[in-house]
Amino acid sequence: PVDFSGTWVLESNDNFEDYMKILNIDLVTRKVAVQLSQTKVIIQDENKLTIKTLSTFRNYEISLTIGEEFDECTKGLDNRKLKTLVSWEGDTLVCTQKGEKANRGWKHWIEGDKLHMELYCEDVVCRQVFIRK
Ligand code: RET
Repeated sequence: PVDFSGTWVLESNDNFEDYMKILNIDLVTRKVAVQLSQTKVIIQDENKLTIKTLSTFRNYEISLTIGEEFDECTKGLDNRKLKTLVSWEGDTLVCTQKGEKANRGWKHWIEGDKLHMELYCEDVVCRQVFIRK
């Protein structure tokens, strides 16, 4: 499978504000977060994955096993409890986050030297592109 390991720096972030809004993230946090540069540090080892979202304001980290559902608490984001499952769909990593919000999840894939992410919740899609550092 594809190896997502590496350090990736945010290049574009479309609709992040609406994504945060649909998650009920408060105005002050949104105003700060939308301006931030984000760095993803991904460590992929066989079917284990650690994804760190780093910024000067706050960090968010998850570790998981691909194909195994786990309890995710989005601490520092919207602080919800989710049942999260990440699996492969071809070369794309697909995540479903079951919880209070419908149609919540994300997709990650690589095109050239760029990491593409779609974060979705209800009818909102945020598209992020990262460039390899
Ligand atoms: C930041 C800054 C503080 C406020 C918010 C943030 C949003 C982080 C998000 C992370 C998503 C991570 C994913 C990881 C899995 O691959 C930048 C930490 C709201 C939305 C999808």
